[in-house]
Amino acid sequence: MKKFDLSVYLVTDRHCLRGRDFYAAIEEALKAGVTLLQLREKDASFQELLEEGRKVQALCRKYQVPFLIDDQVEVARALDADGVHLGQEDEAIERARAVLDREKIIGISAHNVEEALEAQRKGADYLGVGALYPTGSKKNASVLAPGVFRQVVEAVRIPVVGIGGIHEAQYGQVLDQGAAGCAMISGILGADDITATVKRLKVQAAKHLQKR
Ligand code: 3NM
Repeated sequence: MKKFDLSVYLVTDRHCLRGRDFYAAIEEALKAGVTLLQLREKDASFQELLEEGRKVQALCRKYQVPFLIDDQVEVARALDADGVHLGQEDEAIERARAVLDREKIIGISAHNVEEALEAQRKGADYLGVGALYPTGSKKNASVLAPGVFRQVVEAVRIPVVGIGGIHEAQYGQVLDQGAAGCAMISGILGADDITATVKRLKVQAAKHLQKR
């Protein structure tokens, strides 16, 4: 089994920074204890992603946090990132495995038990399941029906993270539904005080995950 900690999972988005510097905000979050980072920049070109990715990867290495890339398997390979996070496109996992070394982490977005089981069968290392709450960070994200998240957690053996509209106030209840962690954009990058927020999330993680 690959070892990685999904508990406080930062997804980046330069549109959610509330005027902060992108790299400074990311470094602040990493320093405060984020456990995994996904570079997600939907409107960046390949070249921009490579350049940005190099800088974010250097920060992740400094704090020894795994560095994943959203969607762009070729960028992940070029940077030797620790893995990728992929959607529900056809053959997504097969294509990623063909390009990336075996030890790389592959996360898949799933929205129901069927998608979750299929991703597990194909070798996903973890699942991102959402949206759990309304979110302004992703266009067209639809909120899952009540109970679906728990059904997915109970159906699979691989770890599941909740995503979508999760802030400090929702974090503990998502963990209590069996999540290995929560993936957040605005809950971290848009927080009034990134350091204090991440530290409080870590305290909640220790408390809620220890109960298992
Ligand atoms: N994926 P925030 S929701 C990237 O439902 C993403 O699959 C989602 O941003 C999904 O933490 C989402 O600010 C946006 O709500 C998460």
